[in-house]
Amino acid sequence: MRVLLIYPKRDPDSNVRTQFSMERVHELTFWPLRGKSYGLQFNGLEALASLTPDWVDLTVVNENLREVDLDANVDLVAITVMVTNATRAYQIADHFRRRKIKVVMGGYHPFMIPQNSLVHADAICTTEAEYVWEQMLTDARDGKLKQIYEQTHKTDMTKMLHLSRVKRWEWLHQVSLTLQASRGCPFSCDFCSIVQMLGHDMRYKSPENLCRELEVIFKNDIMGRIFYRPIFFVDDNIFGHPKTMKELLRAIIKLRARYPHFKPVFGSQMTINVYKDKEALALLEEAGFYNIFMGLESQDPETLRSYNKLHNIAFKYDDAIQTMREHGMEVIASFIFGTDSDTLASFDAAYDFFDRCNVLYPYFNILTPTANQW
Ligand code: B12
Ligand code: SF4
Repeated sequence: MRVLLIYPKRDPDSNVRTQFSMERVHELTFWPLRGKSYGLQFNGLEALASLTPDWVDLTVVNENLREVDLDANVDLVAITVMVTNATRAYQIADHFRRRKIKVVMGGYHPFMIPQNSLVHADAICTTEAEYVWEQMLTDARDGKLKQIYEQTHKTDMTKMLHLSRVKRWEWLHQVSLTLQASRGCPFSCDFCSIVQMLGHDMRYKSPENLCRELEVIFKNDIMGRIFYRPIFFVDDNIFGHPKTMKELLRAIIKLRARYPHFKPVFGSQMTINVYKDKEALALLEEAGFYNIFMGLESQDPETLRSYNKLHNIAFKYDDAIQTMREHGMEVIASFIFGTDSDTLASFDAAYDFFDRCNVLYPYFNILTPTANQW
């Protein structure tokens, strides 16, 4: 069975620019290769590809790197959908369905608003997919697709191994490769959909399995041997269970010692309280972490309270940025604007903070409710 697995680009007719409009910047500045380059490798496609059985002839296309062949001779089209690329995903889906080719979808958008995706797909997955992906493929092959697939249990990450398919040439066009060490987050920020899908329990991969995944990159990636290789752990809060994160970091440090010529630069997302944990900071530094995404959201305790982001209130943002920097890490400091308590002064205060702390990577979001989030 021939399956085309697609990560669609954003709505090509939209003028909204994001970090994914970076191709031009990459071309103009440091990217040494001609042709398209793209920010982060999309981990969802890698995860699905690694779970795909051998009887499937799989083609994976990230549309930001390569055109989707709309005339492709395939038996099934599988699309990963997030809110920002849903319009484009539906265009692609409608096209293939007009050609009488079955289309399945999964990812955060079908999880949040399944009724929306079902208009354009023959079947959708509304949960993590580790335990249903093979079933979907089998049912598609046998002409027995159901409309909705969902896992009754969360994926057991301790047993999970997502071994990347080696794509040396494509990796060169990817500014950052990605892995995932954990799922879940112990906190309950009001605006966040992560815990709705992935839950509060921290589920980590075993150090052995994570290192096996990392080793595939260390062994095969050209970039890390010649220059350096950014690798982003797409975890939502890798510091969610500090003790386990530290075990993983120790394993990574050991693995790195076996590949002295490979230069990884790691990044991930974690909560601000990490800057108070000296042991964690030392391990992150030794393992080679550089860019850390932190949801700071607002400097106003009232706003943080309204977000139920209570764990941010007790900490000093300036000290956090400085302490992380002292350990070789830059913070991607993410703010949200749009609560009722925000005023014009909130923008000035944010600007002052970014300026005062010389934040290299400011990141802004507009608070946007979606279905099931009111
Ligand atoms: C890493 C990341 C980024 C990175 C890189 C994005 C990328 N290209 O990889 C950066 C920081 C750049 C980014 C940017 C943005 N992101 Co982001 N990001 C993530 C994050 C943390 C991890 C994504 C990931 O790789 N997960 C790991 C994989 C394995 O999980 P998965 O994709 O869910 O896939 C599993 C299942 O969903 C399912 N599945 C997925 N696809 C398919 C397809 C089929 C056919 C099937 C059967 C199953 C299936 O199987 C997989 C295995 O279980 C997620 C949160 C999260 N935990 O997923 C947010 C998340 C995807 N991002 C989100 C948002 C909103 C954004 C931004 C709009 C933020 C902004 N304001 O700019 C931008 C938009 C980017 C864009 N392309 O338009 C939202 C999307 C919400 C939604 N409803 O769609 C999320 C869910 C976070 C959140 N809750 O707010 N993001
Ligand atoms: S700390 Fe981050 S991942 Fe956890 S609930 Fe809050 S916003 Fe979501």
